Amino acid sequence: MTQVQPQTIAGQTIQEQPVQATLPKHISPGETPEQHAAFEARIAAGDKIEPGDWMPAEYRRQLIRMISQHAHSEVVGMLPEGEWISQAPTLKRKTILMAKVQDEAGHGQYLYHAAETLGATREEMLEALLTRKAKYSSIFNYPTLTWADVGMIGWLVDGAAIKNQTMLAGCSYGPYSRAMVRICSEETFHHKQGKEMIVAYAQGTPEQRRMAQDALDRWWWPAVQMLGPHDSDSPNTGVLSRWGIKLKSNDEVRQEFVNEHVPELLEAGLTLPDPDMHQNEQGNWIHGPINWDEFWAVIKGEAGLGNERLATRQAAHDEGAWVRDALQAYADRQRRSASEAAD
Ligand code: FAQ
Repeated sequence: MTQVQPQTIAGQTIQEQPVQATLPKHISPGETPEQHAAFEARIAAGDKIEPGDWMPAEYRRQLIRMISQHAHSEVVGMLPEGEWISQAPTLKRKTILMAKVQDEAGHGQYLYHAAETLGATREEMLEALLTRKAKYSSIFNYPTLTWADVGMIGWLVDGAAIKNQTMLAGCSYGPYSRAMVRICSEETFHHKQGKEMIVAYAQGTPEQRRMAQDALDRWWWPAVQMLGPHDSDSPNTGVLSRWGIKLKSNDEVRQEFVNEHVPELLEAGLTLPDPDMHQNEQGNWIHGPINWDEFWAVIKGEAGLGNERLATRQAAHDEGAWVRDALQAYADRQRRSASEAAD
């Protein structure tokens, strides 16, 4: 940090602030504009930033925040669908759902590993989830009331997640970008099975059609919300875009999601629960106002199933303690055997 000599102006001694204090917020103490310029030049050149590379502290902090939130979302996201495994109507639907829920666990694993490459430990991340210091996606605080909800989650929630994650697959951090490529290909199957199920029900018996429409009525707005607040209310987008983590804004991704899904839902014979929905001259489907009060209440646990979801995760964490202990004991024994063999 550069120390500046005090100046005397009009008989008063003015101690100028050190240069560091006038640096923009994304430059942390101890970092220099030159380091940032070199880092940003790498990003502009399309380089991937890898775990051992120099990176701004704020880049690391933002990635840990976002990737761990994403991992928590995958793990909590297993709960609403997992409840239906034992109630699936056919063996085919049951095996598909089991595979999907298992995939979500795998996605959680890849993502926790990606965050670990930045120095976060699994224990810290889980503690942050269970004590509400870290968020997870609002969408998983809604209940799955009927079997059709399983299909609607696949079509809409995986559909929204894919739009967001396809963008993140191009992000500047290597481990996150690579995890996204793999996750997106698996999510594509999830999306297809959800769409296939809902299209079949929308053209099925009156009861199946009613279930499909009811599921759309309940999941449409939460799916539109899950892509994050409007750009004007998104404090993280600026720095995430600057550093090539977010390549599109929340509203841009939301528009892509709406443009793809509205015509398909209408073609399936379903009705959007949005009287304002219309297509403009540019061909974009324009939605009505989003209820952001509900969104924030659901995130804070003041509405929806947030408390229940966290209690379920806490119980699973407690019940899994013996597995973690056993794995640790096994790893310790392997290490001891290896060092004895080396002696
Ligand atoms: N829920 O400044 P921004 C899935 C928070 S995976 C809760 O715009 P950012 C797979 C945000 O964290 C779904 N909180 O934030 C699956 C921030 O709070 P903070 C999850 C939300 O990061 C399918 C504050 O609001 N995907 O579904 C939400 O620039 C089916 C201000 O917001 C990811 O996590 C929300 N919906 O943009 C699994 C993808 N939205 O942290 C099972 C990675 C915003 O400062 C079944 N994440 N917030 O305290 C992202 O792309 C971004 O983090 C956004 C938010 C786009 C979610």
